[in-house]
Amino acid sequence: MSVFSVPDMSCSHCVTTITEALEAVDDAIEVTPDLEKRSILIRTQAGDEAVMKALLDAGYPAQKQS
Ligand SMILES: [Cu+2]
Repeated sequence: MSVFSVPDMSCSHCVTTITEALEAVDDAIEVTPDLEKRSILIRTQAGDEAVMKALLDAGYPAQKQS
């Protein structure tokens, strides 16, 4: 379980885009977005690098928080 900060995630449309991008990496991924904190809690077998690359490719640079 990891938390990523995604500063550009500003509305529910962003959340949809991000969730779809992450599901393309791992279709069993669990994504819990927190719009207020602009962060996402992610549970996946995929590595952090793959997660961050998918977010960046979708237009949302991300940083791992924990
Ligand atoms: Cu948005």
